[in-house]
Amino acid sequence: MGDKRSQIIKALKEAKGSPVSGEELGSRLGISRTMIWKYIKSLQADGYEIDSSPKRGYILKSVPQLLYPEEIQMGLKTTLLGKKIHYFEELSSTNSTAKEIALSEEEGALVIAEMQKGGRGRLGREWVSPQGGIWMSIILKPGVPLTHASRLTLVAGLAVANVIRDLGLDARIKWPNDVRVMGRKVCGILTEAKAEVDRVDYVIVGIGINVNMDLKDIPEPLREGSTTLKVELGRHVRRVRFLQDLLFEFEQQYINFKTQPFSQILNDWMALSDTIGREVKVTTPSRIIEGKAVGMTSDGALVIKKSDNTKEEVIAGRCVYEYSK
Ligand code: BT5
Repeated sequence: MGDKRSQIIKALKEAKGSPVSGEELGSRLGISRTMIWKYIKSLQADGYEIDSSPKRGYILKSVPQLLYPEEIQMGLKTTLLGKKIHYFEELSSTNSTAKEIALSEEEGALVIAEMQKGGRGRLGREWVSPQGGIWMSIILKPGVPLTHASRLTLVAGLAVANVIRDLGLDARIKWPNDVRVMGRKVCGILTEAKAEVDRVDYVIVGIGINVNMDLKDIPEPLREGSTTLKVELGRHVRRVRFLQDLLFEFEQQYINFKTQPFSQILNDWMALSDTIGREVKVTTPSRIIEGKAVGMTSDGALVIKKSDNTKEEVIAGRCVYEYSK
């Protein structure tokens, strides 16, 4: 199968934009025109833009997009984010690379990789990052106190949820750092900061989004709780366009973060979150808190009302919804 597919791609590429008939492809590959049509369909599903006209044949218009800086910057509407992009086909972790260069970089620089071999979640957890996703770190220098850095996780979650909603999916935010569709995780955010006594030197906002992957690209134990935009939409997503939209949306939210009271972002975040009002169990390195999530503090801490009616605030932790209660 793979072999025939690549032969078709090769033949279409060699034609340099002029049409190749199904008949010609069929006789070259020794298969029927119907089979060729099936291959073309599957290529189109994988992001190959192929025009077909019954009379003339197939024309290759474009190949699947990689997140090349030139492609992203062409038509990018931001003024801050993405003016500089460090692009890699493969990295261990975009957050780790971003940390190495952050001090000497301008605010708004990005690190992007087509795949990560050592993608990181929180507390040393693994983040699965094969081809087809968006694995990116944004270097920010907001000059805020360290205690406010975690707010940027909420800013990022809101921006991601908004652009996914623009695709027509009901994206929801799960406190503190997941974006989910139909209850399955499609995006994770990892915010890391370096600070002096009272101000951050930089904040790295790492965003991982499952875009054009199939479920088989996610290892079995995680598969049940995960999804991808392609799976949910039933079609391929143009990653370059999606990323441009995300960067623009993030920048708008970031400007709000810097210039407006945080309550505004918090309200928008809460409107899209499915955590508030639920029975939750939050695990932190030192304790487990169970109860009903009743609100958020201005720093993005979750307020949990426990069974003895006392309230507790937790700034970070692993949150599980308790459906049985
Ligand atoms: C996160 O951690 O959700 C933060 C993930 C951040 C990833 C980005 S990619 C670009 C940048 N560079 C990095 O190295 N990281 C950032 P956490 O809340 O700890 O969730 C981790 C858990 O999510 C894992 O333990 C798995 O259960 C699950 N998981 C791992 N990979 C996944 C995937 N691709 N899709 C859905 N769930 C996944």
